[in-house]
Amino acid sequence: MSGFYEALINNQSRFEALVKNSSDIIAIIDKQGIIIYESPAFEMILGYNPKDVVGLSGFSFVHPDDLEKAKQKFSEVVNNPEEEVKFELKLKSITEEWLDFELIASNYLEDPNIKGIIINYRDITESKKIKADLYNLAYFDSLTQLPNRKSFGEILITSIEEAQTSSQMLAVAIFDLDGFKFVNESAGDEIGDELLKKIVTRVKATINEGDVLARLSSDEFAILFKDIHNNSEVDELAYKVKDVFKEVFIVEGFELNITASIGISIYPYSGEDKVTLMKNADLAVTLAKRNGKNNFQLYDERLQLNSDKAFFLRNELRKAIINNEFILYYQPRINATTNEIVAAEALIRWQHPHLGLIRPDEFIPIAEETGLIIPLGEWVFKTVCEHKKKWIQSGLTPIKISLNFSVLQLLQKDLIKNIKKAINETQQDPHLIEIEITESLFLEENIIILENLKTLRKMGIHIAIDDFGTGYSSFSSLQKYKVDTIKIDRSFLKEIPKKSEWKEIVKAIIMLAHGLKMNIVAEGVEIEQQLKFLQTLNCHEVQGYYYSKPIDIIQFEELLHHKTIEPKIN
Ligand code: G
Ligand code: G
Ligand code: MN
Repeated sequence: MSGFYEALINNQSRFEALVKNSSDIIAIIDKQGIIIYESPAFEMILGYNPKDVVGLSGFSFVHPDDLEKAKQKFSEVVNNPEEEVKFELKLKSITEEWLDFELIASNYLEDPNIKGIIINYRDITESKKIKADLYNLAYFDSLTQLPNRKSFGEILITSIEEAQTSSQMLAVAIFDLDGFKFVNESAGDEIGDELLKKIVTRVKATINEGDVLARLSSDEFAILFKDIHNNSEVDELAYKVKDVFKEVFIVEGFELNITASIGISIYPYSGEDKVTLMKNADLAVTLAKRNGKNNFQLYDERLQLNSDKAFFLRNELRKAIINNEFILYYQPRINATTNEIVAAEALIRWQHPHLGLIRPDEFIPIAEETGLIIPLGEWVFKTVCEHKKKWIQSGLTPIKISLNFSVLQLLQKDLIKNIKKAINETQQDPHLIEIEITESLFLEENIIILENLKTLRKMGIHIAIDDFGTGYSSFSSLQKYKVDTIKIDRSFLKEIPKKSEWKEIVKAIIMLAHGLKMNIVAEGVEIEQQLKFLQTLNCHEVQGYYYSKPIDIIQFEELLHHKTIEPKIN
């Protein structure tokens, strides 16, 4: 046999093996849609024997709702031999389940070896489900099924726009339960949860259909009252909410007396935008609490004056940058099977001369609001580089350091220039630097951000999505932006091992990361059971108090010398 034929046969069997082992289904159909061939994966995924379906119409498997789309896409393929057509469909399995597929169809009608349309399709049922779960998680509270803070904010924004055009008033009432913590501590979390549900049922019954009730945090709720005409109406509504708590709640034999402190802001008098209205309603709650709880308080401008801690911190923050009052803490990221320190997250702290150590949650938002985050971010990056250089010089094995970036930093035009400078001056290996960004950022398809991320990756710097699962990022964006690492938000771990549905979610996220070949880090690991659970899922990298809190550089250097950490026994 000539070499030519040998090569052909080799190729042919190679091709067959490929088709046979592919988890994608490959089909050939004629231009009427009749099935000529289905690859073995067809049976694995949909259950039918490929031989039995030859001669049937491919359309007979398509969900009725998708039929029109399927026909239209199909005729596009038939009429445009050059184009690959991509679309999604539901197809019926042999057990009569509807599965979701992503299809790519190409026209090979003119190819004498094929004479058909080749369709390559892939089962995406599971990833669609995860996507929907994540969406619900991002917008709804799982206990009460109420909208959460994020979705309340979005509803408020739309309602403000509507009120603006129709010259209406709105009222935002925030109510915080008095002593809810005590219920949890004395009667247990489950009773606490039931109580919350009962409160929600009662409150729902007192508000109008168009009004919105949301859960902002564990014992803090908000109501958006629409269609308000004057202040006395607001008073009336506030009394109604307060009266919800007049009668005792009975939960599994416990008689629970609970009250709420209510704060109200009114559009347009107390504020004309979401942030101001929420902030002012919150401020009114604080005052209601201070006034002895179980009452309500309307926002009044005078409240602002003495309780604005942010105003004070804003001024202090400016001075702090000049006076160099910041320090970096490090929290190790550990290989859960070997206890080796594989990386660490740098976390900023503010050492105020009189107020003591201030946590970033208190000052980062202010730094962002005032633009001070830019010099602050530069300081963090430079300091991390200097620390790393020092560690290498003292003979320590270099590890990856991750640092948090705010959106504003990524919006800077000369970000790359500054980073390059810091890297060059300290001779860093860019592969050992990772930038953590939050999910929300991906929703903003901002060209500067995209370019900056792309350049950073080209330089070899890694990108991590921080607090994954708390925002809503689509799966395609995970791939589009070429993220290296996913950090599962610590709120997910908190419920483990108590709540089994949270286990499923964590499992799904880890599988997703594995599938996309991304590095995955579980944050907030506090107890052994959580670590064990993660180990069973092959989540190798963890971060949390179980191993170590964020620590100062002296303690951290000591850890680096040891290279491993023993988890705390609890
Ligand atoms: O360490 P701690 O839990 O207090 O951090 C609280 C929050 O502050 C975290 O969400 C963290 O991402 C953020 N944070 C810590 N250090 C920095 C920093 O250097 N820059 C930015 N933008 N955020 C930081
Ligand atoms: O949002 P970000 O992931 O950057 O937040 C990191 C912060 O999480 C750190 O500042 C740290 O204080 C906090 N943190 C880290 N591990 C744990 C943990 O095990 N439990 C709790 N409650 N917080 C943690
Ligand atoms: Mn982080």
